[in-house]
Formats: sequence, C-alpha cells, structure tokens
Amino acid sequence: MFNRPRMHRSRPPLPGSASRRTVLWPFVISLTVVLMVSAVKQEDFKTCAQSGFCTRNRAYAELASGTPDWESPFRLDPTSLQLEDGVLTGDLIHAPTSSSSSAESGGALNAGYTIEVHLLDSDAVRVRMNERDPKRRRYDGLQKSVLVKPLVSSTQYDQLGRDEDGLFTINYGSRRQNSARIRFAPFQIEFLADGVSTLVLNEGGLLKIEAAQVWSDVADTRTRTPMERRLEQGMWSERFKDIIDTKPRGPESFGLDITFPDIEDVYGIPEHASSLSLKTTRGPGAQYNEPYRLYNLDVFEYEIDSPMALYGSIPFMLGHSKDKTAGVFWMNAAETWIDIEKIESTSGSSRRTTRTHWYSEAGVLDLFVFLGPTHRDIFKQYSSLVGTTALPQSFSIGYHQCRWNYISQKDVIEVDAGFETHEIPYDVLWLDIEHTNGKRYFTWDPKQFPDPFDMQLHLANKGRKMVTIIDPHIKMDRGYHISKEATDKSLFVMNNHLKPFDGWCWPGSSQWIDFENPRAKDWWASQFSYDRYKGSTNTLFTWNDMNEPSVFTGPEITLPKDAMHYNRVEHRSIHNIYGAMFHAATAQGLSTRNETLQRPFVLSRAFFAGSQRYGSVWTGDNKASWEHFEVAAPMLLTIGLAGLPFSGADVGGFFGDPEPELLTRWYQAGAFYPFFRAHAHLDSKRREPWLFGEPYTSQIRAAIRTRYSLLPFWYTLFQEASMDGVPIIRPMFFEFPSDEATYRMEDQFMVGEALLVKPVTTAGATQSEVYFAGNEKWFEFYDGQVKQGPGVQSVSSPAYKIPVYQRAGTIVPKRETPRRSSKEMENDPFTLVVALDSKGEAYGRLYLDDGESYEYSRGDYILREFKVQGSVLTSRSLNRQESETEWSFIRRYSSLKVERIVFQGLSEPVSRVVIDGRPTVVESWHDVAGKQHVVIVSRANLSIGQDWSVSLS
Ligand code: NBV
Repeated sequence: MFNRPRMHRSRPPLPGSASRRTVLWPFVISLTVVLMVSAVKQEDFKTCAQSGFCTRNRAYAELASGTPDWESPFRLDPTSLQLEDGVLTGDLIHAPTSSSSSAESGGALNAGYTIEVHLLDSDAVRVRMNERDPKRRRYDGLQKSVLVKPLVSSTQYDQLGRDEDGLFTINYGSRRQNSARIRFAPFQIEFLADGVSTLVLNEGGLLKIEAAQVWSDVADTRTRTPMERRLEQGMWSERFKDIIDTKPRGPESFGLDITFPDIEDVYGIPEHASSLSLKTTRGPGAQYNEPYRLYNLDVFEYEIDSPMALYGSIPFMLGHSKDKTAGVFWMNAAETWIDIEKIESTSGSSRRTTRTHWYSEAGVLDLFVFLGPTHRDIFKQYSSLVGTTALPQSFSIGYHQCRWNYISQKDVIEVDAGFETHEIPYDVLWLDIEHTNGKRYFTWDPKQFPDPFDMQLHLANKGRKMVTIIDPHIKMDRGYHISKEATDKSLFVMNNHLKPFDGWCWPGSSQWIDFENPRAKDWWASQFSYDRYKGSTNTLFTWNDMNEPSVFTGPEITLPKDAMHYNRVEHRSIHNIYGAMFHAATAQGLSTRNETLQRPFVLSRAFFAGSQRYGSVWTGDNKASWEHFEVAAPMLLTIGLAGLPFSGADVGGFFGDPEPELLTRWYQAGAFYPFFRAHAHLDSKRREPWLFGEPYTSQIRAAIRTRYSLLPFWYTLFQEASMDGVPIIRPMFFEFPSDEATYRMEDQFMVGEALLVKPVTTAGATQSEVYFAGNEKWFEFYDGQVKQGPGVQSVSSPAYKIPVYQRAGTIVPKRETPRRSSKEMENDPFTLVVALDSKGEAYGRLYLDDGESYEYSRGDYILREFKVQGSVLTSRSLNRQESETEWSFIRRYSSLKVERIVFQGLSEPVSRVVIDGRPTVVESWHDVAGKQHVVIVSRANLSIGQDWSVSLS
C-alpha cells in the first residue's frame, strides 16, 4: 500500500568550494547515506578544551581552586554605591590581590567595571555587570526579544546600609522577607530568603570579565607557562576542523560562580540528554568531565547521558531542597558552559552545597535571581519576565501523525483513511521537506501534491489539520520568490566580509534570514498570508526545523560565529536565540494571516528562554531505542522546568525501526507528553499505528484514545500554565517539594497535580515499581484500584497499559466518547472523575473556550471550579469578570453537560444522591480491597456553565 520514498535519504554533500559543489553534489549522496545512519559524530562538536573561552574560564577556576586563600580580584568601591528608585549602582574595580595576580594574563585588563542591582516589582532581582569604558561596545540587545515587558522597579525595599561586618544590606519584597547582602572586598552578593542564605554570587571568586582589547595591548612575546597558555587560549582566533573563527573583536567572555548553599539538587539549563537533577562536572568524583554546554546545535542521533549541547538552550536553573528554593536566569544568548560542583556546606548543614560556574563567550553579564519563597512562586517570577506559554490551538494537544515523508497527496489520503478504518483518533497530518518544490519552502511539489487545497479540505472535513515544514535555509535561486525578495531587501545574514553569507543545507546553496534586522520579522510573517503561501488554508500550520540554525558547511554544523547580523551584531552574541526569533516570526505570520487574529501553532526544534510564547518544541532526532525512550522523560521535565511546557519527543524514535513493543510502550507514555507526535526518519520502515497488527494496533489505539479522553484536563492545564508559568508535566518533587525521596526521580512524573504516570521503559516488563508519594491514596486510572502512599510498590503493567494513577484530593474532567478528532468532540458531555482524599475532599478545574481565537482575553471562556467538601460536590464559576461577552459565551455553551460523575474513595456507603434538589439513581459498590466505596452518577445532566451541587448521604 505504501511506496518507499524516492528521495535521497541523507544530507546533501558538504562541498569545499562553490565550484566543486556542483560537480560533487550528485555522486556524494550515496556516501553520506552511510554517515547518516551512524551514531552521533562527537568529533563534529567542540569539547571544552577545543573552545578558547571555555578553556580560559575553566583554567581560571582551576587556578582559583589550586591557590590557597584564593580571593576574587574584584572589589566594589564603597564610595560609588547609590540606591535610587530600586536600582543600586556602583563601581567594580579589578584589583588583583597577591593570590589572584597570576591570573592576570586571562584578559581582564580593564580596571573599571559597573554593577547594577535592580530590585523588581516581581520580587526578582536583576544584576548586571559591564565594562565602564569599553574599547568595544558589548552586545546588549537581548532584552527586546527575551523580556515580555519593560521591567518595573520595586518600591518595596529598605536600605540598611553597612553593618558591623562591613556588608551593605538591602531588604526587599512585600514583607521585606528577602535580603541582598553585598560584600565590598572581595566582591560578593549573598541573597537571603527569610534570613536564610539561598543564593550567592561570586562566593567562589570566579568572576572574570574579559575586557575588550586591541591586539597590540597583548601582543607581547614573552614565554607563557602552560597555565598562562590556557588562560589565553583562542583569544584572537580559533580553528575547529579547518574552519577559522576570526574573532575580530578579540576576547570578551565573562564568567561568574553562583552558589546554592545547602541545596544539593539543581535542575534546568536544557537542552541535554541528561538526568533531571543535574550531574557534577567538577570536583572529586565529578560525574561528567565536560561542563554542560548551551549552544544550539543540530546533533542527530544524539548521545544520551551527556552534557553535550543540543538544539535548544534555556539558561535557567532551579535549586531546590527541603527548606529552600532559588532560581537564576542568566540572560545571555552566546555560547555558554556551566560547571557544577557539590561542596561541603559551610553552615554546618548535613546537606552539601551546589556551586555552579557559568561562562558565556560574549554579551554582558545580566542575570536574574528569584527567591520564591516556594518553587511555584519562582515560576511566576521567572515567567513574569520571559512570558508564559501561549494558550495553544486546542487541536494541537491532540495526536499528531508525522513521518519524513508522506510522499504524495495519495499517500496522505491513504494514511488518513487508515485512521478511519482502525478508528484511531488523530488531529494533524504532517508533511516534511520532500513536499516542497526542490526544498523551496512555501511551495509544493507539483507532481506529488498537485492540489494542496483539496488535500487540506479532505482532512478539514473531519476536523483535522495539516502541518508543513518551513525551514530557515533559503535556497539561493533568483527564480524563487522568497530568495529574490530577501536579497532585494537585504534581509540575509552576512559573512565576516559583510557579503551575504551562503552555506550548504537541504536545498544546496542557501542563505539565512537575519531576524536581528527589525524589518525581517514582519517580512517573514507576511509570507504566510494566503495569497503568498499559495495552496495554504486556515487549517494549515507550521513546523520550523533546522533553526539552530543548521548549516552543513558551517563550524559545528551551524552558522560561523563571525557571521554578521544587522547593525554589526556578530552571530556569536545571538546564536542561541536565532531559532527562537525565527519561531516568533513564523508564529506572527500564522496569527495574522486571518482577518481576526487566530492562535498560531508552530513547532520548533531550536529554542531559547521565551520560546514558550510562540509554540511547542520537541527533542529532535532521537533513536528507536529503549534508552532514548527512557531519557525523553527527564528531558521533557527539564524543558518544562525552564518555563517551556509544550514539548514532546518523537514517539517511536526518529532513527531506526522500533520493535512493536517499544513503539507501543512509547505511545502509552507519549500520550502523556504535552506535545504528542509520532515521527520517523525517511529510512525507517513505515509504522503507522496499525501496521504491526494485533495486539499492537489495539494497544496503540487505547493509548491515543486515553489522550483524547483527557483533552479537557490537558487544555485546563495549558490554561493554568499560560497564567502562572508552571510546568504541565512535572517532576515528582514539584508536587511533593518536601519529600527528598523525589528529588532525583525522573522515571515517573505528574501531569498537573492529579495524574501520576510511570512509563514502562524496559522490554518485556509487566511489573513496575511505582513511588506513591504523600500519605494519601492513589487510584488506578483505568480500574480504580487503590494504592496507599507513601512508598514504592510493585504494580502490574501488562502490555496494554502503563501505570497511571489519580491522586486523592483531585477531580479530573474527561470526555469519554472516542471520536475522529478533537474538533469532533467539541459538543460531547463531560465526565468528572473524583478521587476523594482522607478528609473526603477533592478539587479540580475545567477551562473551556473556542480553542482557536483570542476571544478568551475578552472574557469568552468558561473556567469552573469543582470542589467536594462535606459530601457535597459543587461547581462554581472562576471567570475573572462576568462581562456581557462572557455571559454570551457561557450561554452558547450551556447545552454542554456534565453527564457522568465518578466518586472514588468514599469512606461510607452512600444511599442517597441529590442533584440540585432532585434525588437520582446511581450505581454504587464497596471495594473491599481498596477500603472504599464508589458511586457513579450516569445521568447527571448538569450544565457546564452554571453553578450546581450534588450531595451524597
Ligand atoms: O526534515 C527532515 C528531518 C526531520 O524529519 C527531523 O524531525 C528533524 O529533526 N530534519 C531533522 C532534517 C534531517 C535530519 C537527519
């Protein structure tokens, strides 16, 4: 039934020169096939020792740790301090002490630096350091793309001045619960929450800011010691695999240590295929010998359990312990490395302290400190700066069917028909790069996709959508309208000679749009209008791939750092945000292509802090292996903890062919990823959900249907995330913050606060060890069996299901009738699954709106709170303001009903159920093993938009 794709299955060749390119292109294809199927090519990517600034900063840290009584050479001039309108400013002086003088050759030649400490109304604190009179201005333009709004200074602070220890202290926060204690010499800032030391800057004395220099300043010929050589490595140019980074600006890196006292576990800084609780990279017994690297790169079939950089970077870290939590956001988009070390506590605590050391290649030192006090508050504070997740189109939280490639219109129609035949719901069918006319994005292959309108209509008739890929590499071709216009408008990135940069990517010679140019975003967005993107309809959405950006001929397969953007900004300074700028421009294009604004849906591979405002991301080119399946959970949890909740991993694994059991297990877990998409490499065998036959088809169908039954719950969680910045799938510790047993748990997770999910990641396993946290009961999702926490229990996980449990005290809204697509479920009634806690109480919410527009911001939505207390379930409105528009929406949806209500965990038998005054017949039984009574109301007939109550007696 399915044809094998006819296209080449690998990257185009990597030519050495433009003239060789054309000659080599056809016949190197077969050679590169071999390259593509092998595992990650480590040698394509730099180690710290191959990166000049990484070596320099690490050497500095080594020097510090090897020097007895090391002291930071930075001191703050006490006479310079001024605190005005929530901003403290002062002069930092670089004055080497005897202990640090040998580090002089590290490039810090400027004696004068400035520091600013901004106390913000969100209770966050921003700390900035820069050179006072730099010979070259550093890039400082990130906030326009990262921060959602101008920052507002706090008025809630008291300046205490210098105390007897000579420390300068400011108390801040609405209760003055936080303090910043500044030490002048050596310079250090300690942040305290309720008097407890929670985060310290420069405690280890690793602050280092390489001042802008000119070559003549340093071009002396004296012989260097090995340490000096490392402290100066790669300052003026750097070669990696025959490509030279010309570094016209010389060295400009900076680094700082950030200590989390008595906090053993730190999380965040995605994207790495690593553990949830970050591993040590320095100090005795370090688990990795390389630092964690943040540098957006195209790493196919990436290595797992590694601090190597991947496609996205979010420099946000959370430190959490039983009694304190702190967050830090390092606002820098240049290449950054982070070392992590656990050291003995100095406070006498039995817990170790985590010391982290951050260093970036360019830009200014600009960071934010969040003290909570709870971890939930930290997400509010952080997301008030970088934004929360955009409320997605409701279809996008359904199931997505993708592969590289659905090769023709006929193929699309047949795959779609397969879902019908096998009664498997899905919402979106995806087209990869081969659907285009010669990898010219915004076009269609005229032979294989002769009638894109018709094809989209065919899907739309069943409530389904389509996604096409739009990559950032633009084929060099005057006959291609995108290329021509961008050239005419000078919108392409330049090379280091200020000529348009061209590199090699899927279409052959390509160019990259310069999103640093203020004209580029609107221009790019305008390409999505229906008249320009011929063949597109309002049910067509977008996938942005390769936006690290991936450049086959570039150093480390990306743009050279000395490439130039608008206003002479070096690519080096903005590399990690390039992909997010592209994502943002695409999202703008989709939301503005209609007369009234619609929510976009754009999936992106590269990301940065703030990407959550534009759509979802996925973990790139994983592999059809149990190990890759297993690492998906900590990866997604970490991305969520960094403020980007809408993420997924390719279900089934991108490379290779999953055995049917792996594929099924992956679907069962993937049904609980915020973004749920199956995807496969061009070379892998077809694997649509029904192709392995029974029992797999039924098992996969059941997994996808579970996802659909829970769509109201997922949508409500997205709405919550869009308000508070909280993750949607959450590490166990997020829900049980004082349970230390959860701090490193990454093989099970929570969806919201109600559902516990344990993926089965071992072949042949039919028993699973599940940790039931807290002192309450947990109810098995499918059969209601009860488990009592706390502790690990072995539960059965037969091939047809994985362990999923509902936590006592929660109410989960569902829709139980399976349909073709989420659209077709829109008018279906709801079921409420109530899991009572030991006090007989439970709580849940339901959010509902039109799922596609922004009308909700005018009040067009329904937000209900369900609560059981004293044997009465009530539904009440949580709508913010009850405006006329709001009422009209509520009226429109008043025909929607809560039909079924399941009460689990009742301690007493129930003989009478009264719904809004009318007694009702119910089913009820006594579950002896679970020591509970269960009651099911099947015909509740309660309107979703109105207040009502159901009492049990
Ligand atoms: O566009 C082709 C693939 C895509 O299917 C995959 O999801 C991306 O991560 N793309 C990478 C480029 C080729 C990878 C080998």
